[in-house]
Amino acid sequence: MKNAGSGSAREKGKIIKGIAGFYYVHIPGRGVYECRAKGVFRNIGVKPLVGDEAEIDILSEDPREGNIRAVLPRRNSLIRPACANVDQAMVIFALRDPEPNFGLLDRFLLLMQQQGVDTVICFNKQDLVTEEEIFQVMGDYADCGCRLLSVSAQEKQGMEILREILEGKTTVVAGPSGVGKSSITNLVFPDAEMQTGTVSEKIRRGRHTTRHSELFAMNEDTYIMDTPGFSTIWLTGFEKEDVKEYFPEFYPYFGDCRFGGCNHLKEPDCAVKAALADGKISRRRYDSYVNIYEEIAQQRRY
Ligand SMILES: Nc1nc2c(ncn2[C@@H]2O[C@H](COP(=O)(O)OP(=O)(O)OP(=O)(O)O)[C@@H](O)[C@H]2O)c(=O)[nH]1
Ligand SMILES: [Mg+2]
Ligand SMILES: [Zn+2]
Repeated sequence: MKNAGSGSAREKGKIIKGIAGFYYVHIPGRGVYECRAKGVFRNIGVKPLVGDEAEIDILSEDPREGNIRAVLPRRNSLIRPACANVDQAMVIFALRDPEPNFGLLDRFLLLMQQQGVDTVICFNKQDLVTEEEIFQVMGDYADCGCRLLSVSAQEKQGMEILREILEGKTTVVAGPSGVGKSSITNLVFPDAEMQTGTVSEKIRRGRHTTRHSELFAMNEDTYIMDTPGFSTIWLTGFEKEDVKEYFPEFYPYFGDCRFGGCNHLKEPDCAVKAALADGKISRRRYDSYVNIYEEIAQQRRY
């Protein structure tokens, strides 16, 4: 096809990936255009994010190239992982291989709550553990306020319910490296529109580590974003007294402690600790709470 020329059409699309100054914009029914964002962002001070709706001038059809002229107003945006216009996050942890770091999961849940994003927790690799272990972990998270499921990408277990959770939404998939984020992304929607006719590198499978966030269009209104794995989460903008508000399993006991400002640590007659002793609150989650509280208490104040 020949170049569209200077009187080129302006089209609307979604930024699916950004690498080294290039943005890849998917225009439904047409394909993915490699774009620059010349000048315009220096003026308005917005850095485009994966998930942004953008207006582009098409410069060429073969190869597909364009220039981003504007980013449309965002519904929301996340700092970590950096993205815009998501409906929910799905955090994936493996039940084994790698061994789950629950403290990291709990920090991620805080981060998502802080940013106001609904989160689904997906435990993967259930084929590697016993039913008792699955039951234990699901029990620990039963009252954390997130939808919860356990799957195996390898055995293709739980894929139907996963699809149901993702359908019609834009979901950012996050989690440590090696837990199966890419495996699940690839499995859930094997006929992703993005995988055909794309100019970007081929979708990575199996052992290949994801290095860039990328949005895949599953159908017209379903997108899933694969992201690189993380290994640490640095919590900022929290006050230690507020940490308890991020543990929904404590809510039923608020107001029943002897002290109004009880932090449920060493205070006497604490209803949360009584519930913990009765097995009504998970020890793992409570320990995580104490840990995060102490970490924030020790953060330097400037
Ligand atoms: N046993 C088992 N292995 C799995 C399962 N799901 C994925 N794996 C394997 O786990 C490894 C890592 O999977 P990926 O999908 O690349 O993990 P990822 O979360 O995308 O990792 P990064 O891109 O590094 O963040 C691969 O070897 C997969 O084959 C599962 O349900 N069970
Ligand atoms: Mg990956
Ligand atoms: Zn208390």
